[in-house]
Amino acid sequence: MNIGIVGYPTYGGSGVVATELSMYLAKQGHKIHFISYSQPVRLDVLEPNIYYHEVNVQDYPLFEYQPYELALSSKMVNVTLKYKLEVIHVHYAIPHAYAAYMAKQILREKGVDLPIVTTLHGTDITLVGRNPSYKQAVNFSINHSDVVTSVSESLKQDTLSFFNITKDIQVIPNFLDLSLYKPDDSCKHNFAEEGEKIVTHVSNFRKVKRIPDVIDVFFRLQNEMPAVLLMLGDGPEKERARKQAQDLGIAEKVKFLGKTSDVERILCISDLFILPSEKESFGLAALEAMGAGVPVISSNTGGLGEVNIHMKTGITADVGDIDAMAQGAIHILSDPQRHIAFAQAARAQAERFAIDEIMPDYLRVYHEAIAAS
Ligand code: GMT
Repeated sequence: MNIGIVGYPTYGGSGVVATELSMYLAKQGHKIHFISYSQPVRLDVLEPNIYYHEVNVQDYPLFEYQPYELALSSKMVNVTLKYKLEVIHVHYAIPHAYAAYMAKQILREKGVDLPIVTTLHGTDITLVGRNPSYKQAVNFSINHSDVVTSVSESLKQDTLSFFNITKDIQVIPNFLDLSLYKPDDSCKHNFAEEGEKIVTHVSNFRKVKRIPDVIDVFFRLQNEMPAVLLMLGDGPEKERARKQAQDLGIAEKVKFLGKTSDVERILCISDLFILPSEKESFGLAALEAMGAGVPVISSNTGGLGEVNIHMKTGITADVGDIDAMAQGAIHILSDPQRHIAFAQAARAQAERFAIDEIMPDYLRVYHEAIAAS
């Protein structure tokens, strides 16, 4: 098929899902046209069947806000006409689903049909989309997509309760390429002394991730056993976290590694992963940790409970319940046999989300969109 994929070029989350999906489908022989404002790092444009189309927004002094949706719609129209796209799959409703609807109308006037698949990822619904400034347009563009998917049952229910949805929403969970997670301890000594546990957190360091809770949970854990905390990623809360670690006297044990392309390798040397988010429609970072056989301490918000199974693959606790999270971390790490059992269960759970298992669902919805359009 000739498939258009629209996504954000972000380090994690929806951007990674859109990119990994593109790479996988291209390997299967589909021609993938990835449309975004910047090239995602993980998108390998040297691979056969991957084509990248950059959206350029013309800067003009009259505009306080540049009209990205307009440029994106025009790009979708041009790419569809030139490369005969059979379907376009937009990741994150804002503004992608809205821009896709406009592109569809423009193409209709030219006698061309563009079936739209919209995948809802989380903050497009739970934080941004329900804001009164966007709500009407988000609601409209969800209802006017040919097929709508959501990455968890929890996000589906949130979407149904926040909006007036007339469309069926199909749950297609996020996925991961398990072949990327290979046991390899060789870089362990770069980060930890012999006998120290390695605890990891990966995120975009936004408020919603509750970074102070990560540090607080780790603080309590390292009071009980030797441990280091690896903080991967970057974002607005990072400096505050650094200061918190200094104030608690654990600065040397908390290592900020920034946006690294070695996430999988670092997960493979980790003993525990912490994700105490305020909201999380799915928690792809937790799934990636589990793919590396790492038990997860997380909040039980949103779709996290669909990924991290309490007392099996890790511990889930109420948002902000640092005591329960710290107790959970100590419980798992204080007994090597117990740790192995949790690690094995985490890996087994991740296998349910293997890319080969999930991908047929996306191909099926592409055909459904074509039939419905
Ligand atoms: O977590 C973020 O802040 C990024 C956000 C995104 O849209 O990229 O992630 C959302 O989509 C991911 C992929 O489907 C999910 O795994 C995350 O749980 C979800 N984030 C939130 O719901 C906060």
